[in-house]
Amino acid sequence: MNFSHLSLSPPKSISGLSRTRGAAPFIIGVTGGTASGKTTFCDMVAQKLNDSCVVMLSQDSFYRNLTAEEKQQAAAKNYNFDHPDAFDVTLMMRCLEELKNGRAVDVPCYDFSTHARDPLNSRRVEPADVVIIEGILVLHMAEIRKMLSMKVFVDTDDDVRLARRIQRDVTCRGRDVAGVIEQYTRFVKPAFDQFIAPSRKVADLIIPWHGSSNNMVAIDLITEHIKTKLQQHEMRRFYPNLEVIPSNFQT
Ligand code: UZR
Ligand code: MG
Repeated sequence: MNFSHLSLSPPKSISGLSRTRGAAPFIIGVTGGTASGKTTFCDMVAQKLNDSCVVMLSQDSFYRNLTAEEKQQAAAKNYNFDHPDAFDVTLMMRCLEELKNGRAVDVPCYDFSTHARDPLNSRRVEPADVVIIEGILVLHMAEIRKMLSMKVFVDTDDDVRLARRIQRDVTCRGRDVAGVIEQYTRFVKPAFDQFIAPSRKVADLIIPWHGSSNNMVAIDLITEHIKTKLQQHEMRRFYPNLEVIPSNFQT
């Protein structure tokens, strides 16, 4: 049945995007190699959507606690933090499920300098209309992939990424240049080739990303798409028998 000839206005309670919609959230997975600009990309999407309806999760929060042996390996720079086994996928899934069902979650706070979760603190994440999860292996993990409404690969030149990674690890994570390069060559680059680069094939969108000029066209297209999807979703909740959303439906 086509209702496109009808002029429907939504119930008063629908007023664009808000945390109170109560429908299942739109979950976006954002991946890309280390230092590709994933966090900047996600921040820009969130800002454009109106931060109040978006929550962000980082895969980095879900690094597993290390065993005594693994701690020694990490101290000797001999532990592979870029491998899927380094993550607590079960906890990550549980958090996403909870948010999907409209419940708040407590996300661990991970400390890169000690390679451990803060045992005393966690971050409370409230349910929202849009959930963004970013991380190097978000699209590699099939269980996570299945939960996503949109899959994005942030594509940045490898040399640019290495340069940024050196700068970031030295400035923010207390590493030295030689150590960063060694870790990059031994673990980061091989993991990129094995796990991350292939996730381009399962992405819905591959976004060319250059540090100097952020891709605003991509940000605009993505945020407009999300708004449309959220409005359609809301429309279906109020008019469950509607098969075609009238093109003149506006919130
Ligand atoms: P992004 N990582 C660390 O360096 N130390 C840790 O304790 C945990 C993670 C690094 C990880 C990966 N690997 O390349 C990077 N190493 O954090 C992922 N080596 O973070 O996506 O922001 O670059
Ligand atoms: Mg990051």
